[in-house]
Amino acid sequence: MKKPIHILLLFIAVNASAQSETFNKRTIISGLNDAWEVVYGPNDSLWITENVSYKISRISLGATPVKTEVLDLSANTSTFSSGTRPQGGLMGLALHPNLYSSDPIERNAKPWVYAAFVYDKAIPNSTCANPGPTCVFSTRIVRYDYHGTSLTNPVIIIDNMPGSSDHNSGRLIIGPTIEAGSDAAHTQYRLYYTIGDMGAGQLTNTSRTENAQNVNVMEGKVLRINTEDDGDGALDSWVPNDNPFYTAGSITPRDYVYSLGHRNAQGLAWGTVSGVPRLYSSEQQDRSDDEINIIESGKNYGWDQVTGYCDDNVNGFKIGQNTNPDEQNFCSATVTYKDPIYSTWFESAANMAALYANGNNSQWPTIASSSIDFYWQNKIPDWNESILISSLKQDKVYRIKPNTAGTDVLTLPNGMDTISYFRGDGNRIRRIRIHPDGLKFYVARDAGTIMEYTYTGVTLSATFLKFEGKLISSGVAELTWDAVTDQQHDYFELQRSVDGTNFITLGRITSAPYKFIDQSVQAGSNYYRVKQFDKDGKSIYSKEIKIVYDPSRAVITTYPNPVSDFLNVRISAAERTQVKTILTDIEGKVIYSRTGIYGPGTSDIRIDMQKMPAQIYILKIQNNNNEVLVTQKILKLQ
Ligand SMILES: [Ca+2]
Ligand SMILES: [Ca+2]
Ligand SMILES: [Ca+2]
Repeated sequence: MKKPIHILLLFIAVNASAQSETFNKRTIISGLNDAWEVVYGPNDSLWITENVSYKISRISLGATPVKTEVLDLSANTSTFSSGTRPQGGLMGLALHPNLYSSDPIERNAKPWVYAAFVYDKAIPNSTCANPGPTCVFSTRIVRYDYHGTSLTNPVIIIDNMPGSSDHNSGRLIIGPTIEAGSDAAHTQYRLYYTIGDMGAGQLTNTSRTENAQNVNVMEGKVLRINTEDDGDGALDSWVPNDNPFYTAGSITPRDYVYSLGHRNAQGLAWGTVSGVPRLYSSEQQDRSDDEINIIESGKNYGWDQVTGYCDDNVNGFKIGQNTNPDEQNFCSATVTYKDPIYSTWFESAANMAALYANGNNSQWPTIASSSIDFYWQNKIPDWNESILISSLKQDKVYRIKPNTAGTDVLTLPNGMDTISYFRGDGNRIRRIRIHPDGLKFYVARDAGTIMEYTYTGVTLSATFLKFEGKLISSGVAELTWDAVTDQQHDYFELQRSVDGTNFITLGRITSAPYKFIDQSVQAGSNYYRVKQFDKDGKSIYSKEIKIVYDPSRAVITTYPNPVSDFLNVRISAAERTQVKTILTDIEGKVIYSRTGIYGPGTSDIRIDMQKMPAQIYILKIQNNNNEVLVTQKILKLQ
């Protein structure tokens, strides 16, 4: 447990911690109604949701940003076009990682965009009596297809989630790696979604039940959801079977739950600190104790039994619907309880009565954190592995640096644990989003603007631009990366771990193109990362990638491509495997089909394409479970 520090810290931190780094700034768009989510998209774009007008748009960046609407969801607001509105409304947005691929086959295989929005109100167009149950809304998450113009083909992933005039939370992100499951269909990227406590116990929701501690209700939770149908049928198609409260059989709200005990977590971002990937979140609390948490499967984050650290500072004061909290008693009785790693800011027990007597919320020691993003680019001195936190109550974005252990934050160059940025341009900052170049920062404000701040100071020596890996034959993986380096750069090491924690160095790479062949991929999970060394011994890590290797599954390679006469398909399998090879034209007409049994070892199929017209073909290879092992575009030359 972290010991409370006197409230004076608040005033020191707020007044004496502004940035020393220099930035240029410009407004890239204004007149939004209002920007809620800002996602960095393919082809140097921003994708945004407008939470009042219910529009999803793409903004191309560059010298003259251009906004293009891709979806109008305003028909969903008919039941609250007047009267009390939901908080948020159109909220989270996430783009499937395939959309960022340069390969059109990969993009078109999973061209998915996910959005979370409130779509219904129980008593249409009512004002909400205080107290009363009339401000009950419903929320859904929908998946769309994107092929370059608009969002089409809606598929509802979760319907009829709770909604409210308060504390919907609504942040929606996709994990950074493909997450392992029991088979190919259950091995996929996963969505993480924050759903708040609906404002239970305050304002128009004074009489609403507080459900953050009730695992059977989807309120006050982080949910974990499939990005694609896992084949289990009905609702279970969208539920990961390894969720902590999952039980086979009929699906109920608890099956979606990843963590519980949350009040209003509007910030969610994956970040890797010293090689350990973690899911960080920011969470608004009540009078004090706004939190930064590390979200883990099955953990309980305390609300409405604990707020901030488990330090008894609110004992005797109402939090949520709990009129008699006893923080340390709850924490010692709850083995899954997890403290925040940081609080912005807290109040001592001795001063709590004065705080509760103060009805002016602008004077409460809270920042109303609205979003977070993780800085991994190592461009700005000291910034690598920082978290940026946007704040509704202050005209600021805060920077903190989580420690390696994931238990606290480090002291920054100003001698404090925060530094604030991007001040002086307006209050109610809704979203902070970092450009992958590590130099540009996007700040959305409720006034309807998105501003771009570009760092103009000295930059550091190396930045990873990408890191990718794939199996190229049985037990052999190819790892490639790009990096920008300067004269301080010395060399790279490629490292592998089978447990995600203990890494071994496989080799040292000194010159571009940066590539390493791992000849001894282990059965099961293989985590890879690149460590970059400067000449003075300082080092940084790339992001981590995971390759799951099942020796019983065949590995396919094809060559050459483009092809002018014969296409070679090499099948590498540790055991006898039935493989179906299909070649179609771009319309799907089958040109060639062959089923054979191959392995153990390496076998070659030779497809004679000499007489086939010069055009694009699609090669698809499936095993006898109809799992697609390869989908590849083949270009036939004259
Ligand atoms: Ca399932
Ligand atoms: Ca908490
Ligand atoms: Ca506390």
